[in-house]
Amino acid sequence: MASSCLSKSKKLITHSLKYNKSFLSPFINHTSIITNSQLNHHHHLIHSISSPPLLDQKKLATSLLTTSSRWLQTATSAADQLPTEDPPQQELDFPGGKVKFTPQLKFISGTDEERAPCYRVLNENGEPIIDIESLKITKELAVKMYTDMVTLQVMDTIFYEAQRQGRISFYLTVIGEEAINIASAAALNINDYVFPQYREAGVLLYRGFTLQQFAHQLFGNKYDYGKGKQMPIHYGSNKLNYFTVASTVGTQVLHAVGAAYSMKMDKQDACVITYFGDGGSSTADFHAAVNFAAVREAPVIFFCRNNGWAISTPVNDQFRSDGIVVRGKAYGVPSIRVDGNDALAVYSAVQEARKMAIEQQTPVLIEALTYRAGHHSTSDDSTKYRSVDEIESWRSDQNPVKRFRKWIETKGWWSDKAESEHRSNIRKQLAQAIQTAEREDKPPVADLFNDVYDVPPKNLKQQETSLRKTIKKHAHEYPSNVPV
Ligand SMILES: Cc1ncc(C[n+]2csc(CCOP(=O)(O)OP(=O)(O)O)c2C)c(N)n1
Ligand SMILES: [Mg+2]
Repeated sequence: MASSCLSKSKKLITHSLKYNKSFLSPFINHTSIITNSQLNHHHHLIHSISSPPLLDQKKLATSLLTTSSRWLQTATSAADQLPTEDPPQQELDFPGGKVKFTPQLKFISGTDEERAPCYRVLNENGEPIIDIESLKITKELAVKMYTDMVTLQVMDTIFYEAQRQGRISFYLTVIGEEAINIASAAALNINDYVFPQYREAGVLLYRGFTLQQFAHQLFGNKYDYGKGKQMPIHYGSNKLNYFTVASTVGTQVLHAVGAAYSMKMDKQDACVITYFGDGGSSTADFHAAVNFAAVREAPVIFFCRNNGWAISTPVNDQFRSDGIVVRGKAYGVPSIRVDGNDALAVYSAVQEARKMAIEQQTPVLIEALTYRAGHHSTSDDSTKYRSVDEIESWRSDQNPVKRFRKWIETKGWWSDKAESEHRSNIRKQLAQAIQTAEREDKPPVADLFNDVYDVPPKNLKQQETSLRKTIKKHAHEYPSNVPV
């Protein structure tokens, strides 16, 4: 026992010589049985070690070892009591807070035993599972939310058909994510800026973008705010504080943080919300954005629509973590997982997140679990990579619109009659909007080259000249509704 203690002692002392005296201090603290004079002697030696320029390190080591072995030999029983257990915890005062030391070689697990829970208010039958009165949902608000969800559904059906008929080149539906769109919009203030991905047309609808404005953008006519420069579904509105859709996946998340930081500097009583899919959360931009927002304490809500798929890539092929919600903690951002097919859960979570973002000047992360119930876009056939049964079960069992309707019907705020009137009214408005948008002229050729540079560069001017020459040469093939 004594010899093992001696070798332990040698090891510690040699270690201390190599590094510094602080490593030896805990050793001394534990040998409380050692007499004071022994300790003083020891301290003296340690003290000398901290003045290396005056002493030969080798001599010092030898002297220390000799002294130590001497008193260890005469205090075998004391040595028996040298620490074999963990020393008491010490803390390292490190930037960000104190860190406790541990002698345990233990890795933090990459997975929790249980997945993060999902906040919900209404069950599948539209029945509240909590006391709903505190949410203070008025009839007016509930009906506006519901009717906008239905409008969004009808809009998706009709524009999707218009693409299939060849009248517009592309379309992308929100089907399955109506609650996320409308309920999150309802919880925001119009002064809050929105940085969307592309599956959030309902947020714009809720803010007051008209069916005609949607149609103008889809047809890329002269009333499209993007002047026909972008593909259909790239909506945007200055007036409604809705930044133009960024379909370059993930980029809007960074833009949102920059905007939120500027709002913070201007001390605005508002926040930013940015939407992105699970695929968006797999981009490098997402990580850079959340980290930057955390460090700068930017008032931004990161709203992730985890709908299970990034085109044909399922979430299992994107990440091994428990979804996106757990990443908030890694970046020091409060986060919550919500049932994205429960309008009241989405509404109350965003309302609370907005309050936190503004009052506490902090980013907040929300992960809404949902399912992309439609194809990715009109360029996709999702039955090639997922089963029809899977799609159907989500469409019927977890339908967010049906669920919310059940609740407002129970409240006596909605009826079959109101439903059919609303649907037919929206269908008529859409038919009209499509006809009007289709008839309008396209933006003039000049618009193709402006808006990006203050002074157009040489190559752009050359391209314009070349295009105009081609148009002249093939005038008979040039469409009559695009002014030259
Ligand atoms: C930077 C970039 N990479 C790839 C694409 C091609 N792309 C378009 S949508 C998409 C999937 C995005 O999935 P997700 O973020 O989950 O949104 P969802 O379509 O499911 O709503 C991909 C990979 C792109 N537009 N931009
Ligand atoms: Mg997705």
